[in-house]
Amino acid sequence: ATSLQEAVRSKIEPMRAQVHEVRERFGEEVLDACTVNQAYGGMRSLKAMVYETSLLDPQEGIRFRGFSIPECQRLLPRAKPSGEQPLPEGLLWLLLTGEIPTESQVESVCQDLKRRAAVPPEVLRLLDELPHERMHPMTQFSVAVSLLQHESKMAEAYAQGAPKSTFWEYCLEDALTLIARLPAVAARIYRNTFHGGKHVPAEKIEKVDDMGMRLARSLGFELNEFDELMRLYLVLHADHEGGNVSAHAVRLVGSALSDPYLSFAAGLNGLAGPLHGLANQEVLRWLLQMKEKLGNRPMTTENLRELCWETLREGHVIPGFGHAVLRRTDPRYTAQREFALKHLPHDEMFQLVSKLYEVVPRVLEEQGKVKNPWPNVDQHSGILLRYYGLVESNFYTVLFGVSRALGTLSSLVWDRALGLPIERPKSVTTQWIREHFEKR
Ligand code: NMX
Ligand code: MLT
Repeated sequence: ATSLQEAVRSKIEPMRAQVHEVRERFGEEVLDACTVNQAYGGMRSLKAMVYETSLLDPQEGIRFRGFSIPECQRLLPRAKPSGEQPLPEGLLWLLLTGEIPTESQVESVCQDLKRRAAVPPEVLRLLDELPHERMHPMTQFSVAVSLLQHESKMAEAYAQGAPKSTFWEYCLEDALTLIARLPAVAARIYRNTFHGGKHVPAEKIEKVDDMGMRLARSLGFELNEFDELMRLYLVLHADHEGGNVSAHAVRLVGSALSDPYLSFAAGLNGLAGPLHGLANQEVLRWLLQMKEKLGNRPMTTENLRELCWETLREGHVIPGFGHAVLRRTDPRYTAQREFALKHLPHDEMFQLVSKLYEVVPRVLEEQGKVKNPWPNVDQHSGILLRYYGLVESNFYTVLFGVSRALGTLSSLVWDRALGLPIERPKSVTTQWIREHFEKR
């Protein structure tokens, strides 16, 4: 298939048949059991959902449709003539279809997204009216996605009585339009908030062919290396299986047949939490504070240890370390480290991050609480952005959100294609638990 829509269509019947067969054969098998502690403890590690686009191994990290990050970097098409990082459009094809696309298939996605990229002027006007100095960029982003909702094809189709078996088509249509518009939305927020509403002229963006470069250029960055960073960033943050807060929120809200705009806005609101996507902003602030506190003292293990303990003693978490599922260094951290080693090996913030890799895990181990003392994706992203001049850390989670649309919306298309029902787990009370177990 040359078009993404046809490629997805061709996968739907076989996948529906596969799910039918799996449910016929194994439908009554027990996937997991839930202890009382898990019910109180954020359902940690409970296997109670199926999510097709990616899978997280605690030791190895994320695989997108079975492909690790280094494999994606090797196999997905890159920008011509000399791009080194995978194009996010290729990852989108992979997430939606399960197959590594050809160059021409990726080119067709690039052209499709380019055609859809313009944001309706009334939405831009409303975004321009927001109180930028007082409103966090993530709040503006969530508002923007909700404002785009009035064009939802899925909401329209539902209102007109479209049959359930066709919802996925409208969902895909909305997903592609929304993904295509996110770079312009993010840039509008960035330029309104940090550049006095002075936007990059449309003529500069119109000719840009891929999403990573469109994002970079709309934000106001001209360097090819930054285009590459945006491509890498959009690929790395796209998906992290189904249980993380943003992915789960998109799935949950979508299960009520709320359209992709409403569902994704819910995901963004979850991503804006400091234990989830906001951690990238917290990391940069923490690193800068650390530098300030060090003053003229050298970046030695002992000095850094002392400052890490100070953070812990104040009752704060060390941002960018730990994970609910991972038990090793996040491969998304490693991919960003490789980028830094190539492009900014002498940057002093990179050197600080590298040194902290030797210090923080030991401190967290000494503290003895964390299940995973190793760094996650958010530990590394801020210093890369800052190096190229994107210094406004409270914008960082917006970039995470642009990327997270690729995975969560691809998964939402599959939720509708497979006809998943409304999500409604059973809850119990403490009283119920007591009575239930005392009776035995
Ligand atoms: N610094 C200090 N304490 C920590 C850290 C950390 N980086 N990570 C976990 N802990 C504490 C945690 O707060 C908990 O303490 P308490 O029992 O007093 O509540 C204890 O260690 C056990 O937590 P875990 O089971 O290891 O972690 P959990 O699965 O509950 O949480 C995170 C996972 C990611 C929320 C947690 O590691 C954290 O808060 N990390 C810092 C924030 C961060 O980097 N978040 C970004 C995650 C990636 N993302 O983009 O979403
Ligand atoms: C993510 O990318 O969603 C985070 O690493 C958090 C998670 O997986 O729980």
